[in-house]
This record gives sequence, structure tokens and C-alpha cells, in this order.
Amino acid sequence: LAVVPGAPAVAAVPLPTASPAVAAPHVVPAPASLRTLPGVSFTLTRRTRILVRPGADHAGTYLAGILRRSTGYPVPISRTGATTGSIALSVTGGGGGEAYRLSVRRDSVRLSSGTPAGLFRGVQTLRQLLPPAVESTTVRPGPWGAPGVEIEDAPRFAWRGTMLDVARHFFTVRQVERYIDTAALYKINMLHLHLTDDQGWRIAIPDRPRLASYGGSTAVGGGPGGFYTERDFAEIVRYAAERYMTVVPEVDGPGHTNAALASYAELNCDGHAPPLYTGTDVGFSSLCIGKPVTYEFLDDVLGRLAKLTPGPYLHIGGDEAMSTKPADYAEYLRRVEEIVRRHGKTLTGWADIGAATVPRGSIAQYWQPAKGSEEGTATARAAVRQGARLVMSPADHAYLDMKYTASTPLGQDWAGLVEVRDAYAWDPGTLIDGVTDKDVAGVEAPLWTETIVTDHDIDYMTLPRLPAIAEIGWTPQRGRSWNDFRLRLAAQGPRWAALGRAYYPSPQVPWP
Ligand code: TNX
Repeated sequence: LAVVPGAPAVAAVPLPTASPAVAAPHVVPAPASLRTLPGVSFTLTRRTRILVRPGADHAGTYLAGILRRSTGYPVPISRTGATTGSIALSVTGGGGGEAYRLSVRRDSVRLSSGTPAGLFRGVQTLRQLLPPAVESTTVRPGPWGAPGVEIEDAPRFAWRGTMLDVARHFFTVRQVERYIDTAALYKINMLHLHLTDDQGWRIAIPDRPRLASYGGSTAVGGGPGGFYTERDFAEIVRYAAERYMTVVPEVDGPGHTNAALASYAELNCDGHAPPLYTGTDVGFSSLCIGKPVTYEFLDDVLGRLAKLTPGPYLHIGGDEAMSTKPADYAEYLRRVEEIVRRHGKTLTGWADIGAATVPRGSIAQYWQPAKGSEEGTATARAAVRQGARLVMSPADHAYLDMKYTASTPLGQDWAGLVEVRDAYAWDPGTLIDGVTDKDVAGVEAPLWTETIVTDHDIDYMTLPRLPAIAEIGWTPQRGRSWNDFRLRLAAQGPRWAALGRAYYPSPQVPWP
């Protein structure tokens, strides 16, 4: 869908007081184009049906699931019949990708896209037009009005991700799925799982059982740890795919590998396994670059993950290899790149990999809290020069584990304090000298979990910053402004409450 040139992203037309139950549209991420229809609204009733045209079944079933549990209405799904009185979902020919068109009128709601994925994104918009109580898991009284709108929407970037570090603390399949549900509401489409680190190895590898059984047996602070079986991992992949989210598995190396080194003595240059590690230092471990077993190990692990992962990316880490000599780092990248390629995947790593040779089309994830030409930006530029594209996760804007303020009980502050406005007010296409929109694959908000243990902790660090990063990834730059975002964000608070999500009630946001 074309962005309407010059149209404001959100026309803040106040609705007449005649329909008090219908709020003005407060959608995050802001649609590329949104026109309000003053005085017009749609009301969901006991008689509302979902009309699905071919290709729309999945979005229809998902939407019905949300509407039924909170409204208590039957919300039947039908394949034929009149549009009047229905929410009509259709996959139309033409435009691909995640673009969609949503029209809310008095007599019906019409949502169409060229793809089922686009329909699913449009359903997230529709959810946010309905009252917050629609997110409740128990029946609520209504009424269920949505403001009249005409929306034409499409994402700015194809990669709109979040990362969950399941290595520093382990999170169960159920917890990961709960996180996926939070992210899906904001049209996040990439789920990066940081599966291995010094403190834990979280994925079972059949021929190397000690990686999970021993390497996965603890966590930061000495907790019990845990790991995913291949079935668990497949379940996460399935759950994410149902939300049109691609899983990007990461096996970090050559640094951040103490859990593997502790599990198999042969992986160490001196043949001695170090003890398990439960602290929070970084940069002290390294795989043994000169040993053939290192590459047999990597081939086995990455080959398994390649088979378990339908998406095109394998993330090989590559960050903070402070205990690996630069020449060894280059040799490691040469070997691991060949393995990733042989298993049919696209090389993805932290932007540190730009210091080595990387193939055109690789993905380099920028994490440094640096801008312009500051130190820390050089490897990202080097990656771009080689034809890689960047996923932008600058720690001083996009890291979900940074404290909001000095008194935030959770999180770290090595990259500074990241209030909601800091998370929102930056442009991935102009942050680094020599890097423009065409070099940027998208954005990603990583949640490192040294200090994060419970669902509450995840929620509190994620909300409201993940929606901020999601909007940077989705909404055209010229359609974004902090003053408008904070108002739309405020309207999300009651939704999070209805969904059973905790959040940081930032004083920067005028919560209702
Ligand atoms: C740095 S940034 C790391 C992680 C830590 C994180 C904590 C990067 C690629 N590595 O190992 O968990 O800081 O904020």
C-alpha cells in the first residue's frame, strides 16, 4: 500500500460527545496513514460475525479467540454471507508483505491485505481500536465500540525484533509464549533467542547431552537453570509462526562460551573444563580457535538448530570476544561463516563481526551506545562496506535491560539510563555516519536477563519500551513524534492491565 503523501500519521479529530463509549483511535505503532470518520463508530454486539474470505481463516480464528473471551459473545466465523453486521477479513491479490487496509464504518469492519501476515498485523490495529477491556481473559460488560477510521498501513522496516536472553536466566516455553503475545500486539515479527552464554546452555543437542544437562544446570546467581528439548524449541517456533514471527536462534561464540567449555573438556585449549559460572562478568571465555573439535562442535550445534528453525537466520553471536586474539577472531568467523552457509542459513551476528570478513547479505546487529563516528560505530560501518545490513539495537536506546531511572530496582546502567523518551526519540537511518535507511534491515529491542527472573520483571522492563522500538520499526519517520506517541502510549496502560501485564508507569507518559 502506498503511503498517502503528506497525510499526517494520526489526525487527532475529537469524536462527538454523542458516542461517549468510543475513544479516539490510539494505535501503537502509528499507522502510516489514518483518517478518522467523525461521528462514525462500529459496535460489536452479540450478533456480530467474522466473515472470512479464502486465506483469512487464521486471522479470523485468532481474532474470534480474543473477542469471545472478553465479550462473551458467540462471534461465529462464517465463509459466506453479507458484510453488513460483520468484521470481514480478506486476502486480496496484489501487494505483498505486511501491508493492510482497515476500514471501520457504522455497519461493518473491513480488513484486507495481500497476505495472511498482513491481515494478522491489521488485527492488532483493530484490537487497539476496541476498548481496553477487550484484552480481558474473562467476560466483561462492554459496550464494544470502535471509532470510524480508514487506515492504510505498511511497515517501514522488514525486521522488527525483540531478543530474550534465556541463558542468564532460563524462561519456560510458557513464559516465552507469553512474551511472544506481548510483542505480537505491537507488530513485532522477529524473535531472537539468546540460547547460550557463559552462565547457561539452553538447547538440547542430542549427540552432546552434557551441554544442556550440565551446561544448562544453573543460571546467574546460582539458580536451577533449565533448557529446551528439541520439542520445546519446535513448540516455540510453532507458536511464534502462528503470530507471523520468525525465530532467530543465537549460539554465541567464540566468547560467552563458559557453559559449553565447562560441559566438554575437549573444547578447551588446555583440555581442562572450567567450573560452571554464575556471575555477571563478560569477556573471559573463548572457544579454542586452533582445535578441529571446535568446528565439529559448531557444525553439530548449528546444523541441529538450522534443521529446527524454519527462518533463514542463524545468529552466531561474535560479541565481546575479549579473550580471543584478533587474528583468531577472524579465523573463527571464517570457519563459522562456512558452517552457517553450508546449512543454508544467512550469517547473523553482533556488529563486532564487521571486524572480520562477512558475506554480502549478512546481518550485523549494532549494539554499541555510540552514534555518528564515535568509537564503537566502526565495526558496523565495516560490516555495511562488505554488503551486510544492520539490525539497530543501540544499547542507550534499545536495550530493555537498562534501568529507566537511577532508582529502577531491576536492570543495569552501563549504557546509561533509558527512559521511555530515550527509547523512542532516535532514527535508525541517521544514527551512524555512513549508514542510511537502505543499509538498515530494521530494529531490535534486546532483553538481557542478568537481573530479570520473573514474568513481572519481563513485563516491567519491556512495557512501555518495546512498543517504542516497535513504532520506530513500523512507522515512517515523518509520521512519528514523541508528543503524539506519549498520548497513544498512555492509552495502552489499561490494555496491559486487562492483559495481566505489569509496566513501568513512567512520569513522561500521561496515563489515564
Ligand atoms: C552486553 S551488548 C552484552 C551482554 C550483556 C549486556 C547487558 C552485547 C552484545 N553483549 O552480554 O548481557 O551487555 O546489558
